[in-house]
Amino acid sequence: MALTLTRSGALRLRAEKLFPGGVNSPVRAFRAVGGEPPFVVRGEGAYLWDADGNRYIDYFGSWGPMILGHAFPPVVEAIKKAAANSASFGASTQAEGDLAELVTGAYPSIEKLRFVSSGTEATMSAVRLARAFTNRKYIVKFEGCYHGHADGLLVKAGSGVATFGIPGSAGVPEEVAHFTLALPFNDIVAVEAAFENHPGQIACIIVEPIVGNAGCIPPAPSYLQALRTLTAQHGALLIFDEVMTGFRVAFGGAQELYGIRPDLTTLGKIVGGGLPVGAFGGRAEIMDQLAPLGPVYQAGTLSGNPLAMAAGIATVGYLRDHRAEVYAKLEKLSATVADGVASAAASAGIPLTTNRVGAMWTWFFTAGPVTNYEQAAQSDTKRFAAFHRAMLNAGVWLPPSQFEAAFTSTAHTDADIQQTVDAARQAFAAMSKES
Ligand code: HOZ
Repeated sequence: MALTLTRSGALRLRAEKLFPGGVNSPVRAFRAVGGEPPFVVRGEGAYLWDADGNRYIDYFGSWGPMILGHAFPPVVEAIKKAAANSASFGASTQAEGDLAELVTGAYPSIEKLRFVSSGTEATMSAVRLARAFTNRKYIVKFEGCYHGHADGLLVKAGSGVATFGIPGSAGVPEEVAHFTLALPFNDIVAVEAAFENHPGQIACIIVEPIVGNAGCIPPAPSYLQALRTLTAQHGALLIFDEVMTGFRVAFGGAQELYGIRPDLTTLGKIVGGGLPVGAFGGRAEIMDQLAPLGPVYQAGTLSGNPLAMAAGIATVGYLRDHRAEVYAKLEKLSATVADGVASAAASAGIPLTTNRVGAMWTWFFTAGPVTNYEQAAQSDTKRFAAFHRAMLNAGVWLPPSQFEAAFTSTAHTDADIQQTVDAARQAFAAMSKES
C-alpha cells in the first residue's frame, strides 16, 4: 500500500535538502522522540496549526517567549505600528530606553543593560565582561545547564546537547573548554572545592537559577544564597541566566522569587515578546566596562531593533500592568496540568517525577528525585518519546525532549488542561499495556 505523504512530510523532505537535519535549530528535528515534526503555519492563543490543518494545544510556547499566547493582539499591533516606520535603523531610538526602563523596574539588580539579538549573545557577552572585570580566566557552570552555543559554554550542556547525547561540541578547542569548570547542580561542596583548587582564578559562576535545559530542576533551599555568598567571598561575579526564567516564574524572575541579587543577569525569550531579543545587565560599574566607555567590545547591527523593542514593550508592559492576575492564573493552570498528568501516571503505575516552578515544569520518566543532571539522565527517554508521540497524536504538543521544560500561557483554558490530562491518561494506559 502506497503511503501518502502529509504536507508536513513533504516540507520536511525539501527542508532536509536545504538545511542540515532539515532544521535551523537542532531541537526542532524531533530526533529524540521520533515521528514527523509538524510544520507550523499559524498560531493563535494557546494553539498551533500545522500545514495539514491539525490543531495542537501548545506547551512549548516557542521555547518560552509566548507567555501571553500566540498573536496576542497588543503585541501584533505594536509590531505592525513599528514596522510602518521601518524595520531597522542601526541608530538609537526611544523604544530601547522604554523597554530598558521596564526591565530595570522589574530587576533591581540591573542598573544598566545592553540589548542583543539572542540569549546566546547575552550569555557570551556577560561572561566576557565578567572575565574582563575580574581579570580572571576560569568560569564555573553546571552540568545540564545550557547558556546558548558560545564555545566555552557548551561544556556538559543541557538542551539539544543533552538531548542528542553530545558530550560537548566538536569545534570547541580544548584550550577554550579547559577554562570552563562544569560542576553538578545543587552541590555547594563542589563549588567550594572549585574555589579552593583555583584560588583567585574564577571570574564568574553562571547558573540557570532554576534549571530549564536539563528539564526543570529547582534549586535546593539556600543553594542560590550559598552561591551568592561564595562568589562574593572569592571576588567572582554571580551571573543568573534568566533567559528562560525571566518574567516566567515571576515578573522579576527567579531572583525575585528567591530574593537573590546577582551581579549580572541575562535575559531573552519573553523580553522580546517572540522577536529576537536578548539582554544582559547588572551593576553599573561592571556594565561600564563595555565599549564605548570601556575596553570590552560587544556590538550588533540589529541590537535594540525597533520591531523587537515594540514586541518586548507590549509584552513586558502587559505583564507589569496585569502582574497579579497573570501570575496567579499561570500558577493555577500549571499546577492543574502538571499534577493532573502526574496522578494519571501514578494510576497507570508509570514512575514519573514532576518538577515545577510556576509556569515551567518537566515530567521526568523516573521514580526520582531529580535534583541534578545525573538524576535527570536516569529518565526513561524511550518512554518519554512514546508519551510525546501519543500526546502529539492527541493534539497536544509538548517540548520534544526529556531535557526541556514545558510552559503554559495566559491563553490556555481549563478545557485545554482537561483535554491534556485526558490525553495523558489514555497515553499512559496504552503504555502500561505495552510494557
Ligand atoms: N532549550 C533551548 C532554548 N533554551 C531550545 C531552543 C533551541 O535551541 O532552538
